[in-house]
Amino acid sequence: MFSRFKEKLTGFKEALSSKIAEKVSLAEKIAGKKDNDKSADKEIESQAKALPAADKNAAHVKSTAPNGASSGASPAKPSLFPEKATGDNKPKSRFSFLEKAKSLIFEQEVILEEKDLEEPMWALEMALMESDVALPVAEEIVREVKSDLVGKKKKIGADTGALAEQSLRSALITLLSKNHLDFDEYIKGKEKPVKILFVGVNGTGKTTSIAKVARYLMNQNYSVVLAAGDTFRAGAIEQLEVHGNSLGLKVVKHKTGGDPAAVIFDAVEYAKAHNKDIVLADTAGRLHTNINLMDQMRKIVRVTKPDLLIFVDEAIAGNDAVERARLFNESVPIDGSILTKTDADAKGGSAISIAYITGKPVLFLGIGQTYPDLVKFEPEWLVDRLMGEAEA
Ligand SMILES: Nc1nc2c(ncn2[C@@H]2O[C@H](COP(=O)(O)OP(=O)(O)OP(=O)(O)O)[C@@H](O)[C@H]2O)c(=O)[nH]1
Ligand SMILES: [Mg+2]
Repeated sequence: MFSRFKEKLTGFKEALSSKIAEKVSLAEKIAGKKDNDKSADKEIESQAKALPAADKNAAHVKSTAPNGASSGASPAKPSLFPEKATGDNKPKSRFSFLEKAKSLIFEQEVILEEKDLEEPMWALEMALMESDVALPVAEEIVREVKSDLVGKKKKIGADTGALAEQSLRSALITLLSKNHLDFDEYIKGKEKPVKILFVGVNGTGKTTSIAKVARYLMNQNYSVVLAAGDTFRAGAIEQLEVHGNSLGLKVVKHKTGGDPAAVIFDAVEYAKAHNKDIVLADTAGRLHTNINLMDQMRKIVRVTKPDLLIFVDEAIAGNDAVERARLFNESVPIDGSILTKTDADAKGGSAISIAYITGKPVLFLGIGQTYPDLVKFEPEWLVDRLMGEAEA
């Protein structure tokens, strides 16, 4: 799971580590220079003390150019020590520069500036894009990581890989926590029977996910009815019946070619008459480009008024899954997604992107072909696996 994502991140970690190493060696050089220049510093200091306050800057500027060099003593590149924006263009004295160097070396720290992060951030954006993270999502993550790292004091000798990981981890958690919906709480608080409709393109795992969600709900003592709303594909009704039999559930069905909305309507009536808590309704797989089938889906939704419309797609489809989710959501607003086949997904991009792009939460992840292979979506669970901190 997500092996390529982890692999791609190494470039970002290495770029950040080497930038920090560069800064450390520069800081140490300056520290060495400071010792050689001690006498010059003393002179600067005494001159500064002797002058009235208003002239102090002028004295620094003057005295920092003992060998006739220009008075702008602040080093041209690269600035190790970010100055607070003062709003003026006063040249920085070498005195203050060396004092800063001294304190930074003393504290054994360097501070990361925005320009230090150019390369690492580029590496991060590339890693995310190559992992199929959608562009606006990759840009958002990069923005978050950058704002977390800029101005951060970095202890010399500490583990820079950990710094990179911590920052990315918290950016991912923030992103994935947006639009969160607690499925269990939702079901608990909703008037029964709760009607849940599953839609998506062909073969993504809708019917399997219905069976998994049924078992998940049964484990919480809810009673469940299945609606065989895929009246289109040959064998689809029988497939749902196999699951119904395995789980001991009533499957409400009509004939192949029948009206899916009518099947779902009947299933809801059955649930009401028999005091069942939840109706899980299957639908035929349809391509987002098939106008007739998309129209039919809108009709099913209009007639059956599901409480939750869940879009199901497979994580391995990467950017395609994200794009399909966006188009389904535009056609008829979804309430959330289930991403299946996460167990076979090396990249992780769709799992990261889909909630952000649709503005609707991921509710579950499918992690295999058997009923228990369903994980309620939690940002930490996913990030632990993306970052390699937990096994699948
Ligand atoms: N590895 C893995 N396979 C899965 C997962 N979910 C579903 N599958 C497999 O994906 C295949 C298709 O699953 P279905 O549930 O029939 O998909 P569907 O969306 O209902 O398909 P259509 O009704 O034809 O549109 C089956 O072989 C499932 O076992 C998952 O999380 N992991
Ligand atoms: Mg199906």
